[in-house]
Amino acid sequence: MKVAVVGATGLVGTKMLQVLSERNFPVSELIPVASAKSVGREVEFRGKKYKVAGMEAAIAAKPDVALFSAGGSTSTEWAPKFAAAGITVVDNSSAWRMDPKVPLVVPEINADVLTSNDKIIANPNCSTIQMVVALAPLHKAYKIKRIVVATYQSVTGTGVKAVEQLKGERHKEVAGKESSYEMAYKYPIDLNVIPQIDVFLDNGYTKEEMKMVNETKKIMRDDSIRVTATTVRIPVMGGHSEAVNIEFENDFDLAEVRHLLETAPGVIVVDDLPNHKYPMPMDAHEKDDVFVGRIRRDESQPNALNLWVVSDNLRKGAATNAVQIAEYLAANNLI
Ligand code: 11C
Repeated sequence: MKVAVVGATGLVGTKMLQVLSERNFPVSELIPVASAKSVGREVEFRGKKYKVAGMEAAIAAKPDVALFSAGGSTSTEWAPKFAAAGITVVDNSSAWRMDPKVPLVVPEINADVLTSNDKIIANPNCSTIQMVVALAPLHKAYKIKRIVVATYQSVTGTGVKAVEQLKGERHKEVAGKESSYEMAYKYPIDLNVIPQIDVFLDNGYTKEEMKMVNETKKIMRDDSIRVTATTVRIPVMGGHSEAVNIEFENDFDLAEVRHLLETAPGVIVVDDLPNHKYPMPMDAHEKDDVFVGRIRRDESQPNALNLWVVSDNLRKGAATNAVQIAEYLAANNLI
């Protein structure tokens, strides 16, 4: 299959190349694409060097599928042009996610919505993906009424500039030496916690928080699920963590909840209190799974449960989920 990776030099694009290679996706030809300033640069894939192409050249090369991770405005402008040329776009930005004509897909949950007519397919936000992978099997069993979630998000969700800010601040703290870096955030992130991810909206929530609210309903195909979120940036690189409180319509048995999670696709339960085992971003880093632990009844409310959910946001939260969508399309002859 001819595969274009749009945004191939960014954090997610680089991870897409890595995941395509690791999962042995059948790439017959790779077309790495990036903004004009990166055209001509080289990226490595399966031991071979490829020159980065521009958008027009990528369309002319007629890839079967294009994995986009180049930001919302690039996707808004270019995804329709790729689609019009018959190229299936899997888009990692937020540009198309809530468009009623565009499927928003987490393959473990709703890949069945995909058809060969879908030329733009949206990859959800990372913090939404890991939460719904854990919650979908529980929704099926007990019907979720309400979710209250607080996130602890890695700086890799912001991109290279934020990683450099954290490293620069850490270097200064540990080695006492100044290094040059730009501020990705309004405030220091090392030794700090920032309760703002993305811009504030009129309702006082951030855009990241509202993504969790709206995308969850669309992926789970249930607008009745009530969701409220507080999304927070922390000085971590390995992945995002989430404290999730769920109230169900029906009561549950805790042993059955554990069994449902242990057998859910894409989920690994790490919950061994006597041995102090629970999911942590340093263990989730570079893994494709969603890790769930601290599984316990919320004793303050009937039919309510608390979970701790961790995943590598660049992998299952972005690159891996996009590649899994492409794998599903290929396996079902939808491209
Ligand atoms: C973060 N969740 O951690 C964001 C990054 O809509 O795909 C991904 C934003 C998105 O900052």
